[in-house]
Amino acid sequence: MEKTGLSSGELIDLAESYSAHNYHPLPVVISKAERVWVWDVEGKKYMDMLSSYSALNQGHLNKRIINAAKAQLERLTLTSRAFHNDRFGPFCEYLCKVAGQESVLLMNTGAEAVETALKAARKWGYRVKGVEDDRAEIITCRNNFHGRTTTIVGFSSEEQYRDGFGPFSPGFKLIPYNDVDALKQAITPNTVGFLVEPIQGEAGIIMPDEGYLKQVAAVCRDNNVLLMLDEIQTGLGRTGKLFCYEYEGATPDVLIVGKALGGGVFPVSGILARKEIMDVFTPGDHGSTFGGNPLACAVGMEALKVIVEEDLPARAADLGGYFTEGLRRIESPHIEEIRGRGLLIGLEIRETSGPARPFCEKLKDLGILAKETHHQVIRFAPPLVILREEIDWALERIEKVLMA
Ligand code: PXG
Repeated sequence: MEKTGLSSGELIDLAESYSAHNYHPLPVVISKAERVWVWDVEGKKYMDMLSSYSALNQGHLNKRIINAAKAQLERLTLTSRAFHNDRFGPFCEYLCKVAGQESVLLMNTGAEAVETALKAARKWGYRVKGVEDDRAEIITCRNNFHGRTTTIVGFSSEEQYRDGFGPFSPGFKLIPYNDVDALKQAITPNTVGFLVEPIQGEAGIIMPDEGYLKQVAAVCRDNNVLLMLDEIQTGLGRTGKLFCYEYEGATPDVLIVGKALGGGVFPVSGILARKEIMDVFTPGDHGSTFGGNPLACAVGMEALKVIVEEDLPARAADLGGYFTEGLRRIESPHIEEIRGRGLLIGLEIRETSGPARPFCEKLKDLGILAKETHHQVIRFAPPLVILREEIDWALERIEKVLMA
């Protein structure tokens, strides 16, 4: 393996000196990984309990995905969409069939896929629903996280995400999450879509009440409003189903996917929808140089096959239950609440015990990489290929940190 010869401290100094300060990472420099484990520059081993915010559901360096990538790297990597490539059609077909949708539009990052959904909803509103030009409204929820573009942060309720980045795009309405009546009241004849996360991940693993998604799906249907589900974080097995909406049979009109679709190798995202919606896009309306490139399609195909063929959703359901039960047995005065679904678990630290960050730092010292979200919550979201005995290993250390 090629090494830089620099220590973790020196590498962090370089990053601090030469890169923008838009993150506050834990002070660990990872240089190698396998499945649920990563190693720092000095050779110390850690368990990855974050999975790059659920982009590594299949585990680090998943052999099948790496082999698919290597094979494709020897053959064809980029064509742009000016020409067809032989990986594109088969991947689109497989993704549609697995997701139960008719058509897909491939992009790269999550935020781009969300932008694509917003454009689809607006154009559908004008061309199909009959909304007057430039009047389309899209409803979103407070405490949402859908990405970092100027349009998306424009409808964030998080002051820091917006501060200094205006002016923002009009046409968005914020309502409280988990409030069906608020949705009913917010809908007007100009409403084209409702964009929502099945579980609010970045907000701190916030779970809506049972029945919420099913009810909002009905409200959207009754009002001819597109239900757009952002399953970028909750999708592809993470919560114990392929998609989190399956728990309530709340099939979306527009399904937004990303993260684990790239198998931890490559950014692959997209939206899926019925043809009636997708067909509002005509050549030149939308696109991306890298969206649907052959390397992304080869990687995405194998990434999705691993999830389906190895039944990772069932693993997440089973091991998520096991992990959560183990966490619940820890009788720590610092725990406010434990919540989640499958292997997307949030452990909220009591305000009186201070923020979650120092707990994450102590976990790191014991060999577990987890990250706080929203000050009080530690997120536990290991790759879905984690073993039961590895969860036991983690629980022992988590207990040590929480009982100190
Ligand atoms: N939707 C959801 C639900 C997400 O969790 C995005 C959209 C945006 O995806 P991209 O690929 O554009 O990041 C996310 C991303 C970060 C960060 O570092 C991002 C996420 C979670 C935590 C940190 O900006 N989720």
